[in-house]
Amino acid sequence: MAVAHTMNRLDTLTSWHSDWTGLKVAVLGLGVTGFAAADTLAELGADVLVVAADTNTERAQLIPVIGARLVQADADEIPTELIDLRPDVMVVSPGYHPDHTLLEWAMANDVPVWGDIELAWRLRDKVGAPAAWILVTGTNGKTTTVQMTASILAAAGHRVAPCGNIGIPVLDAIRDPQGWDVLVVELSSYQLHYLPTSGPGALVPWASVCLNIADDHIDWHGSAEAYRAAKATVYANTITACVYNKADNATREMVEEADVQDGARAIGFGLGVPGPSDFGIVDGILVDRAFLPERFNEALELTTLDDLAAAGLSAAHIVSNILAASALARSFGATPAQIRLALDTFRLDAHRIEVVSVVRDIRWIDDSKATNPHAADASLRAFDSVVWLVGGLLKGVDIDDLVASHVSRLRAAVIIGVDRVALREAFARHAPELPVIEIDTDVFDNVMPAAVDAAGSFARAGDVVLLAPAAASMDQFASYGERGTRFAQAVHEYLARCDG
Ligand code: UMA
Repeated sequence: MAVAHTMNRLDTLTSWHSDWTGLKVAVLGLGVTGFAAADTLAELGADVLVVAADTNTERAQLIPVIGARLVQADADEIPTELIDLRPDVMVVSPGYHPDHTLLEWAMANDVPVWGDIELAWRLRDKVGAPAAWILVTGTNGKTTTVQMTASILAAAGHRVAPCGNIGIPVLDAIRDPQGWDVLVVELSSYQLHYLPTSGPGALVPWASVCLNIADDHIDWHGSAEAYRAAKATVYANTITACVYNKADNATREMVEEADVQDGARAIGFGLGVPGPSDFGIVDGILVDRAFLPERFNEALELTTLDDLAAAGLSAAHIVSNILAASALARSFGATPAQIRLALDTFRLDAHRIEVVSVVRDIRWIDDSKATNPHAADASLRAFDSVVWLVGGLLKGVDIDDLVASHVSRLRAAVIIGVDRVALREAFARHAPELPVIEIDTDVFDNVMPAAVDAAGSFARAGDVVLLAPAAASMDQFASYGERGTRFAQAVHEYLARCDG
């Protein structure tokens, strides 16, 4: 009986204005998500207990101030405070693995588990009429596509917030007092894993896209299939447009299998000539053949590859992101002129095929954001002759195909990071003649200077020295950002030494 009663109450909690008072909530984690969840729920009058491994942080000090409680718990223990609380629901931060002891405890005790995205969806009507949600996932290009979509919608005069995995919790966006017309939400596979596709907590997005799918985060999800299944849920219940990648059949299949609203359309994007209902390229012109009545005979011009090249946006994977963002924005009424306006001033974030320096016809390029083989593949394809800085944490993903398919464009390879055996073997198998240097240092500060020195000794005029590691950075750096910054510093120091 107790469980049925609790379930009924949770079913009614679908609005900021529902009665959340006294609801007993355990919040797992105290990063940006956990803090936003605890702060929100405390404001709503819920009884909030935050459970976190690290309680010696600035956020931890704020927990009593916001009216919540905090308990420290290591990975393998269930704190007494949690057992005593007998929570009605647990709100989990995305980084928690589903097999975590605390989540297993929740399951064993019939405590429903929500992610922060579900909680934000239930609370989306805090400020006026709820905003439309546009969802973006995929293995690579999520953040760039979210930023582009938001820029276009802003150029169209909408109040728009990019949020989610991009680094701004959706709970922060929905509590912003100014209110929004539309949220462009980046969703990671972790966040999607914790989202229901039906019932009161299920999202009903205006439009949605899975940009591409390749192996990543296999160690977290347990298998490629589980990772793909999580990504596929992005399309569930979509109202107007399910945008998919014509070059990636898996994304089309996800749309075909998705349970969407009546009238939702499948909209493809790709670098080739588009069919009706697609976005694509004709003679160097990016066009929309989806959102116009005469789509069987005509197309709307969005921009040209020449204009994109002038703005540094012409790499193939960036053009794909632009087509996807245009499709999402067109579904919300943005015009081709507004798309052009936004793209004219759009700049990619740091560490995304960012040119660090060009000296003696050698380009030094920081694509530290290439944290998996799929992203590194797109990066390598953009250049003909490359000295490649590669390696880090491979996250259980196979690197062999990536190495095999780019051997012909490599001048040399420089291996960094801890997961080096698979790389070493792949080079030995597919490129036994290729110079391959391993940077072997226990002093992490020295990794990039040593790697850049090695790369510089191989680079010739016309080459690109490319940091596109195909791996996560946390073995040797705080983040991909720090890895890229250290690369850039090392490049500048190296070039100064060469000049001196
Ligand atoms: N924690 C544990 N045990 C665990 C996992 C986490 O104690 O097993 C604790 C940590 O000690 C810390 C807190 O939980 O106190 C951190 O929670 P978290 O890892 O979920 O991170 P948040 O700070 O809440 O940030 C999360 C996303 N992080 C992850 O998914 C790992 C951020 O994405 C996201 O920007 C933010 O929510 C807002 O939505 C980052 C990311 O790396 C950028 N995402 C991955 C990616 O893009 O590949 C998925």
